[in-house]
Amino acid sequence: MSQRTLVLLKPDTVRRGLVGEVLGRFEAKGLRIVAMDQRRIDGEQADQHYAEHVERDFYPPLRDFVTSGPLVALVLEGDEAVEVVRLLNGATDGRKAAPGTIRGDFSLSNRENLVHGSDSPESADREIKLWFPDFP
Ligand code: IDP
Repeated sequence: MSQRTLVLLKPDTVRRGLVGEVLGRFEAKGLRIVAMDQRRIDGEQADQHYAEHVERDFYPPLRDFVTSGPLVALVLEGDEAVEVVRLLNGATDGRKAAPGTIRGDFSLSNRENLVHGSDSPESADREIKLWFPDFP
């Protein structure tokens, strides 16, 4: 079943010059880029995106990180896109993510882990509306 999911290439991906590498993996898998925008967000936008995490101990440094520089927001579309993106991204902690995944190949951190992918179709709907309010 074709789905849409919201992906972020976080500021570490942009800073490290890995946008092409990471985007290439999603495209090679067969996912279609249906919206894409590079932007820098403020703390309020970070709080909206990470609403479920704002009370967690790890949130203040995460907020600083995601607002530290430009990121790339994307809507990707394809068969079971939500789950497929999370498999390509790998486990949250880059040190434990399997080799062959984006985090497993390029991250040694559980914060600076390069990518975000919506965790369910419901989250994808909410996040796509938040990041791309004019998207059909
Ligand atoms: P996910 O991005 O793999 O879905 P979540 O648990 O939703 O993981 O956490 C959101 C983001 O918060 C992670 O991608 C990571 O950047 C950061 N994060 C999660 N857990 C920790 C932690 O224990 N320490 C530091 N940062 C964390």
